[in-house]
Amino acid sequence: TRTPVNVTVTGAAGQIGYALLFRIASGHLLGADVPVRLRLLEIPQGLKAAEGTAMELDDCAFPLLQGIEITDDPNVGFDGANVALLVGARPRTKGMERGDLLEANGGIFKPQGKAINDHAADDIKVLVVGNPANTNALIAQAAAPDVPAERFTAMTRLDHNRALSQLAKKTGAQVSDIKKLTIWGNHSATQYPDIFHAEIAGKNAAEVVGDEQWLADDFIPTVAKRGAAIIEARGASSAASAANAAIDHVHTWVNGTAEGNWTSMGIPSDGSYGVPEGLISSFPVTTKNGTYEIVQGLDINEFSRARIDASVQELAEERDAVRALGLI
Ligand code: NAX
Repeated sequence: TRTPVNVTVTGAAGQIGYALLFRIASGHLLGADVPVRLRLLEIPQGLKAAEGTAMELDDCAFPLLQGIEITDDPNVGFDGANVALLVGARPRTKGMERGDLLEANGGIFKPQGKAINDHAADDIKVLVVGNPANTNALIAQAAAPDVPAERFTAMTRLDHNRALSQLAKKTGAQVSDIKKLTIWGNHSATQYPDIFHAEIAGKNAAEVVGDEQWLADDFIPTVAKRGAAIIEARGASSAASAANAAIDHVHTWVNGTAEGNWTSMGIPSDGSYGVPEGLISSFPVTTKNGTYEIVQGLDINEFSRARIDASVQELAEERDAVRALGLI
């Protein structure tokens, strides 16, 4: 039998945590043959609810779940972690400026990055879900100089999945017929869902759609503002779909992309496509054996260039702001 994988989830008592933990424990994160040990990291106010969730996990009698530990100490929470899902973050509240938001999250992600640096397993893989996800990932990564930078990633898979679904609806295709869609840039309203290289049942998606106006006025804003639309409809932010995307992100990273397809991940830029090196930006990536590579050589048209640049510009501004705050 395989050695259990240690999976740490922060914000475990939150709504994404609640949708996430059961799927990790039932084998959807890593595979149906991979036993897991869960570490739930919460703040003191969240510990009791996390214990309740752990009771329910017990009550599922998941054959793959080999233990649950609950803590409010990052040094304990990340000890020996192979996979870390950083979900808990400080949400923006009324009257909060961007600087305040970044500073509050720096207070979370800097110590967590340090704890990962000091205590996680050598093969640690980190996914940041908590917003602002890209910049929180940058803060954690900067605090973990002994961990290879590429192990710190940010989630744009929910945006990717939202884009797949919107494109399928528009064209009458099945989601499974669509390949090579890309989310570029920041997980924010400036993100750019790109269908110019996407294929629908083997045909170029932009040609199938044949309507640049729909792209600009409908598709892109619908994908980018989907989070707000969910809040409006549900009275709470995306939870099950966000948890599902986190599962997809790590599963793809560990188990590989299919031949002839790719996915979107927020990763430290190596300078590809004019994205300044070091920014954690979303790219088209293929994955294999637990590593990923940026898809190279894509032709970026003017429509795409302007939108990628705008989102990357926002990331650069966020980086400059956290640098000025001494967080990186
Ligand atoms: P909740 O407020 O339901 O849960 C957050 C949990 O994190 C709480 O239980 C809180 O006690 C805990 N927490 C806060 N600080 C912590 C710390 N320092 N260490 C450990 N735990 C801590 O939020 P939820 O709806 O679960 O969303 C979590 C985060 O995901 C938010 O930042 C949200 O903005 C972000 N999202 C990111 C998405 C993405 O695509 N990247 C989409 C969904 C979601 O909006």
